[in-house]
Amino acid sequence: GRLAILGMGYIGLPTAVVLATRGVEVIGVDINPRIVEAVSRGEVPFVEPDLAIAVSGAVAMGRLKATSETPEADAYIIAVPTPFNGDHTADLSYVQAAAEQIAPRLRQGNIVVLESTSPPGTTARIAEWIGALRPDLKMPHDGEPNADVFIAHCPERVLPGRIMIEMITNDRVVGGLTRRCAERAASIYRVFAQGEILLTDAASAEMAKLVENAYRDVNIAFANELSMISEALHIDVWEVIKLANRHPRVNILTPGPGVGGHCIPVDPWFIISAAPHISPLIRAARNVNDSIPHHIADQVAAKAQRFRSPTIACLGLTYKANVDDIRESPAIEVVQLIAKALPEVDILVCDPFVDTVPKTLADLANVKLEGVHQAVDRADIVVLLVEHEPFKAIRHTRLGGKVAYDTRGVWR
Ligand code: SAJ
Repeated sequence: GRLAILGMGYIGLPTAVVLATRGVEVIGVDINPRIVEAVSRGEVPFVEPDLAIAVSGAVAMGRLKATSETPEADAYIIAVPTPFNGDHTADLSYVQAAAEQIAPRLRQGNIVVLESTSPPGTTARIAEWIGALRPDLKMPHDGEPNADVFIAHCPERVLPGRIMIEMITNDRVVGGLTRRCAERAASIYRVFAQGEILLTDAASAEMAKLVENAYRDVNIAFANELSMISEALHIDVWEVIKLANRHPRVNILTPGPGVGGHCIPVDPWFIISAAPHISPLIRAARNVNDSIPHHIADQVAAKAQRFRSPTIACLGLTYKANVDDIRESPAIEVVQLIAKALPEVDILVCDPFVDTVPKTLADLANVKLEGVHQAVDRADIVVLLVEHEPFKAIRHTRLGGKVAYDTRGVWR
């Protein structure tokens, strides 16, 4: 059969290529013409291990094509962004637009799967949006087992940096608007998934995905709070967590400069905004993690007091190690906060994955992009913000005589 994937981003493109590699005819759809052109040439517009070679292969074999027009297909996967609005509710406009592009093409027996992380109830709304445009088709819902089309939610769960591995090996949750919807949607994932495929209802699948990321956020917030407490008590938090984690039922994650990316800082809010008065823990974790860049910037500013006109090197700008993604990066927030607090101080930033000054730092006159060795050598204070491989290898001799502030615990 033929399958169309709407959204050629971090999820849509890897999913497309994995299906194409297994013989499915895949059409990738994106509203951004530059992405369509890049994919059509067999290129990947972002960095992800092993993805580029798979895409160029699938395009060369003619199994993967890209276009800006939603084509007719047997199945559709929606993998568009679900950012949040200013009030922390989900912006479903991309999902709705995708559903409305699919609607006129739908035929009896077609499958529509939502992969985008979405608040509870979104899959049911897709049926409403499509149903409004296609009164001729029977939409699936509780009282209607014999629908004309099948609609389900199969949340993506791959870890950036390991997408091509986890896409194949992870278990998948498939939640249908009816049981039959879940079964039909699961048939797509059986083509490539080696993990188990767990069938459920759509709202449970939506909630399970949000819970996975909220769980990680709460655990990291716990680690970050322990880091601040330990710092105040002059105890080494890394040692404490290492020891505590040797208990068979304790598994605390790693403190850092805050929590970034486009998922973990966003998804917990979809739970909070669905149940605002009964989610104090999830909200507190969000607030703790959001406060960390301020705490780090304050600590660095205090250290800078010791120097007459210090130079500060900030190592790392991406939201985590070994990716080129700077969305919601706590490292960038730390740099912004330091640069604004210390406008007279030179701040040298470096990142092996970033080759131009990011827009969000461009208007700060005292921030300059530098090579790592130049930055470290010139600096009085070196702040490690992302544990990229080359930074881990920086020798203690190179840091000698400087103040080193390691937010990731890799130089200890
Ligand atoms: N971080 C820490 N300490 C840790 C782990 C992470 O400070 O111990 C920070 C990272 O530096 C980064 C942020 O948290 O700033 C998020 O990084 P991450 O590696 O935890 O997660 P993401 O955002 O790259 O991917 C997550 C994954 N979710 C879970 O592991 C539960 C991934 O499986 C999801 O598919 C993805 O969100 C998503 O798209 O929802």
